[in-house]
Amino acid sequence: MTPKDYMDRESKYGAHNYHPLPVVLEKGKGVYLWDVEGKKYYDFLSAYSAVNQGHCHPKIVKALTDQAQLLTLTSRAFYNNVLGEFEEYVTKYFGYDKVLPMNTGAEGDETALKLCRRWAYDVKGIKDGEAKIIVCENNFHGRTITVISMSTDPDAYRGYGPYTPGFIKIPFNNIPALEDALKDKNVAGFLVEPIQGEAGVFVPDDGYLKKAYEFCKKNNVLFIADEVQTGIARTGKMLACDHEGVRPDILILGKAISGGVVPVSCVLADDEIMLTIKPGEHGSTYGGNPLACKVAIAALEVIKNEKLVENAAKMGEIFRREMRNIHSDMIELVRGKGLLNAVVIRNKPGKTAWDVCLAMADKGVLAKPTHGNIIRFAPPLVITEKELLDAIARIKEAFQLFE
Ligand code: IF1
Repeated sequence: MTPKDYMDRESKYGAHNYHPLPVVLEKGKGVYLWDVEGKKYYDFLSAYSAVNQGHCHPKIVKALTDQAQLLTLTSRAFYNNVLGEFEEYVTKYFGYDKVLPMNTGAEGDETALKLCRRWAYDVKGIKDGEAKIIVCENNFHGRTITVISMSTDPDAYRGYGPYTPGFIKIPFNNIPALEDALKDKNVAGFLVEPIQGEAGVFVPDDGYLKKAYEFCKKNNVLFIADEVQTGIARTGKMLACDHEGVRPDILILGKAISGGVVPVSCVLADDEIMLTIKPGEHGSTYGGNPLACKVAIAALEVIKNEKLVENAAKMGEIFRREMRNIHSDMIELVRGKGLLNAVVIRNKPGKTAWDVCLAMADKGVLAKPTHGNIIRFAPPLVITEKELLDAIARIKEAFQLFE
């Protein structure tokens, strides 16, 4: 089969809900991907920051294959010998009383919204059905109907109404707007991405998260951090909130918590919040399954054992420095934190971020544009300086094709 055969087959039998770069991949290892013709690439997307530990990490794959021979799924109708091990490991890893395990990031956000509303009624004393949650414009928290009800991006919400009520949308990185929204006594929570990933890697001003947290506390409102994309060492700290010493009341994790091997998400909170959900009031078939738990433990061990937080911080500095040294009239600016970075492209007539991504793919670097003129660069956190510099040299060559 040719690459076109693979693409045509997907087009014929699969929903057309994506527009992928025309690359057909069949193998991944560390920072590298190979397509069906054997061409080798640097992965600068990491499956949107799910593969922080590198593709097919041997320790994570071993955890998967060992457990797969024993027990993969019991459902929560019964106990098993692995879920508690994961619950103890992850709550001590991040410093919370309890964890509620789910599968996708969107389910993690949905779970956080349910916990926030339940806490509003059972603890804060807001009238049942009246709780409101503040969210930021240009957010991305997933694709379910309630989650897109929080969205301000028509591509995410158009044609999917009616929408879930109870959300107040304010500008990101704007403390006065948050202060004003917090005047509403029915507000129970503030849900925010510490860095807005999908929006184009928008890093807020220094101090924004800390001030937002403090205003939430002053108003008895839960600070809810969606670290699905920014967490697990991606931004050069274990959590992006750690850059400002903020401890979210509810922490949402996904993606790299399982190293891109099986879907795992979870919500962490202390007892006052977590125990508002009683037996039988929330769950999922695969949530916290033994296979996922063993994979997640291994994936989190790799982050610490291989010092990926420190590497992300160090390599991120080098990336931004080197990218800012590329003289191209298509590069408007380079921004990011750790190894979550983006380049804002000054599109030329007929030459857009998409064309740059095609040229980079030809040079052996895979990345994808977001919102038309922004290219996100997020390699696995295991990348070495030598690999990073080689990839940047290829990126530079790609940009020079447009001079
Ligand atoms: C797609 C975007 C990124 C997320 C944050 C929750 C979720 C995501 C901060 C939901 C998921 C993924 C979804 C995927 C592409 C990717 C993405 F472009 F869509 F927005 F990363 F920026 N919170 N992001 O980033 O997690 O349910 O997907 O496990 O939908 O195309 P999920």
